[in-house]
Amino acid sequence: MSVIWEPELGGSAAAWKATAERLTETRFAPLAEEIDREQRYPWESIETMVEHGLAGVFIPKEYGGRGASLVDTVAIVETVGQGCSSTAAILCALQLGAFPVLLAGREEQKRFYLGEMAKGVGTSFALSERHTGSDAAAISATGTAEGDGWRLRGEKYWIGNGGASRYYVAFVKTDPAAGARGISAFMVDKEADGAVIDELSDKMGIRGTQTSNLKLDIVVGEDARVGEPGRALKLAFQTLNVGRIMVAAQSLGLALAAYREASTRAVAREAFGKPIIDNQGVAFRLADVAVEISAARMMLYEAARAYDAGRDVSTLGAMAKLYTSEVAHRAADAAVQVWGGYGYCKPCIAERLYRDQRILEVYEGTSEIQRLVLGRSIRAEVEAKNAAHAAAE
Ligand code: COS
Repeated sequence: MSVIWEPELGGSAAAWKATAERLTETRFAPLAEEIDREQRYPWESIETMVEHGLAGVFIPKEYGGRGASLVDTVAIVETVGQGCSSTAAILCALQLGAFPVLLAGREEQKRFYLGEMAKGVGTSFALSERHTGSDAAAISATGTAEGDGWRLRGEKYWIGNGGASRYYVAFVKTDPAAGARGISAFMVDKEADGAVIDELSDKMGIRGTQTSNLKLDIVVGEDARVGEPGRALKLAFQTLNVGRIMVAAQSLGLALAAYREASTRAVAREAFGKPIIDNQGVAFRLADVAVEISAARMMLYEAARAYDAGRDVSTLGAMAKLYTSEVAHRAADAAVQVWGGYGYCKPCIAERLYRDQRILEVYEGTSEIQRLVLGRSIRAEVEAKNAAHAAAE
C-alpha cells in the first residue's frame, strides 16, 4: 500500500491508466528533458497519442474518439504528468479545444472537427487577449456581419497548443452593446487567408508545449459559428469548468513527480552520518506534502466523478484546480529544497518541475479567479439561505 492515497479505479480507468503508464515510461518521460532544453514540440508524442487513442480519448466513439469518461481522462493525465509536464499539458489542450464543439457544435461540426482531433489534428481554445485574460467579458476582438458570413478582426493571445493546432475556437464580440451576452464563437482554420499565427512564447516552463497568438482579419461563413449567437461566453465558462479539472490532473501528476524525486533523494542522501529523512525538518515536510497530495487527489477524482454523473462542477472544479495547483507548488518547492544545490541546476528533474509548476496557478483561471469564483458561490449560497429563511417566516 502506498503512502499517498490511491483511487480505486475500475474497468476502463484502470486500463487507460495502465496504457498511460506504459507510454509515459517508454515514450513520454524519456523525451521530457530534451523537449524542455530544446523548447521543441514533440510531434512524435502526438503520433503516439493518435496510435494509442489518447489524442481523442474524451471524444465520443461516434465521432472517432474513445468515449472515455472524465475519471478515465484524469487518470491518464495525472499519469502522463508524472513523466512529462509538457506532454500532459498538450494532452489537456487537445481535449479543451474539443469542448465548445462537443457542448454546442452542430452535427456537421462535431463530425468534422472531433473527427480531425481524434486523428491528432488539434483545435485550440482562443479566448484570452493581450489586455484581457481574467475578465473574459472584456475581450475586444470583433465579429461583424459581412455578406453571408462574418468578418472576424482582432488578436487572440496565450493560445495553448497555438501553432501546433490547425483549428481555433475564437471568441469575439458580435454585439458589443450586449456585453457578456454579445460574444459568439467561430471556428477558424489557421491555413485560411487572414489568419496569422504570430510570435511563439519563450516560456519559463512546459517548454515542450507551444503557446502563440493568432491575428485575425478574416471572413468566415455562418457555418463556422459554434453555438447560439451572443451566448459564447457561457460556453467558454462551461468549457473551462472541465478544463480546470484537467489542469488539476496535470497538477497532481507534477506533485506526484516532485514527491517521488524528494522522497527518494531524502532516503538516499546522507548528511551527518544518516539519511536526511531521519531529520524531522525533512521528514515532516515530506509528510505534509504526502497529506496534501492525498487530499488533492481525493478532490480531483471527486470532481471528475461529479462531472461524469452530470453534476455542476463550477465550484468543485474551481476548488480542485486551486488546491491541486498550490499543492504542486509546495511539492516542487520541497523537491528543490531536498535536492539542495543539485535541485537548482539542470538537468535535475526537481529544477524542471519547479519551473513547470508555475503556470498551473495561472492558466485556465488564476488562483485569484478560482477564489473569486468560490467567493461568489459562498455569497450566492448565503443569500439563497437568507431568502428561504425570510420566505418561511
Ligand atoms: N459555468 C457555467 N456558466 C457560467 C459559469 C460557470 N463556471 N460562470 C458564469 N457562467 C455563466 C453565467 O451564469 C452567465 O450566464 P447568463 O448569461 O445565462 O446569465 C454567463 O456565464 C456570464 O457570467 P457572469 O455574468 O458571471 O460573467 P463575469 O464576466 O462576471 O465572469 C468570472 C466573471 C470571473 C467568473 C469569469 O470572467 C472567469 O471565469 N474568468 C476567468 C477566465 C479564464 O479562466 N481565463 C483563462 C482563459 S484560458 S488560458
